[in-house]
Amino acid sequence: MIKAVISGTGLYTPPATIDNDELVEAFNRFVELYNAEHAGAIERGEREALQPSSSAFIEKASGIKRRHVVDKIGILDPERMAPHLPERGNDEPSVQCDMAVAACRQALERAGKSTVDVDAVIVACSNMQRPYPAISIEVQQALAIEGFAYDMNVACSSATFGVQAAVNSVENGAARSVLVVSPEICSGHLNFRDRDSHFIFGDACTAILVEREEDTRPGQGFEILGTRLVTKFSNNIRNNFGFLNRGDESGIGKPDKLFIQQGRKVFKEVSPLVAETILQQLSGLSLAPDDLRRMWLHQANLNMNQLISRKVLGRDASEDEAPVILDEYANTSSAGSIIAFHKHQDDLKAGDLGVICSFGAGYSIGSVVVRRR
Ligand code: CO8
Repeated sequence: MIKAVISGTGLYTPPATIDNDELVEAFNRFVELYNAEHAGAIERGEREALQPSSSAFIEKASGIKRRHVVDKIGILDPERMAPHLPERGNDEPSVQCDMAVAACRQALERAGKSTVDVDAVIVACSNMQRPYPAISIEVQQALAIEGFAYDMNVACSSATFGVQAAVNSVENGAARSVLVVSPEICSGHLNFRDRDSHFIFGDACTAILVEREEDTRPGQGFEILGTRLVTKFSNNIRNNFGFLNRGDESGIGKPDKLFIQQGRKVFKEVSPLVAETILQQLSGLSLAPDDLRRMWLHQANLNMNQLISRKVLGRDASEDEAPVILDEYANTSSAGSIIAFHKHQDDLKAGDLGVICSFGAGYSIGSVVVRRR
């Protein structure tokens, strides 16, 4: 029987960063301009004055200190508040393709493999910059990979659901190895004019190489002991952007065509679901929570991760047990748990167990239990 393993991971981090103070300064300047422009209507009670944001609130409520972004200038311009990404010609690689290629090359290098060893590419992320041709097929061409490629989207759980799809392809013999790559440009769909969410996201791209165990060196990478996928419909995280938008002009440009959420409700509803999913999965694998050496959790909110790990372990987890990358990257959607996994795996010893667990819009939860080889 063929067994799939994770043999390498890669990360592309956009060089530009925005810290909370810079972001809040731009937001508050936008608020001043808005309130001045609508002073009359605000005075007559026809409009609500906008309230300023605060760095102290952001760090306390979320644990985020800064974020990496593909374009800083456009986001911080109070007249624009969106990344500035000039359109590229059809003969140039897309922005997501560039990020994906960088992350894939690093995953291959760490696995000691080259592109001829790969049979498939899955681009798994929250937002594709176009519907077709698939970004994954563009990546496949850029890396000169034979075989097949496809895009998939399960919001924050795209990468873990992608790992499950890669494991299926490897174990049923459809591919010797599969690259799962998550080029997340969350700043493209974040409403930087919304005080409740303007600080939440950042941009990054991760890649994971899933290979046949027989093609890897002994002791290399991670065994995949099991995957568990859960979805449950919720309107609490939503984005109504889509190809049918032009069918009703009245909706174009409305806030629901960008990311919107009921953050408090998400926190309350998702945290217990995630803990329950991990506990059920461990029990199904005849493992106990104390067997876990590390939890690489989705990086949306520090308080949420502390609550989830407390529910799983029955005590507070140390930073070593549940590492945090949120302070540096903010929420990078599906890339978050994989960034944590990528940056915090080298110290594990053979036999150490861990769980990679993502959660987010849908709702969707993807949990992958791994053992260091
Ligand atoms: N500055 C100052 N004060 C603020 C700000 C601000 N920026 N924002 C809100 N406040 C105020 C509020 O007005 C409120 O005031 P009052 O008490 O007077 O009413 C107070 O602060 C508290 O507000 P909240 O209740 O909203 O604050 P929370 O403590 O709940 O924190 C969070 C807000 C940080 C959003 C938190 O609820 C959270 O992180 N929840 C979890 C959310 C989550 O995990 N979401 C996952 C979504 S990600 C995902 O699924 C991927 C989707 C695809 C990505 C697409 C890319 C864009």
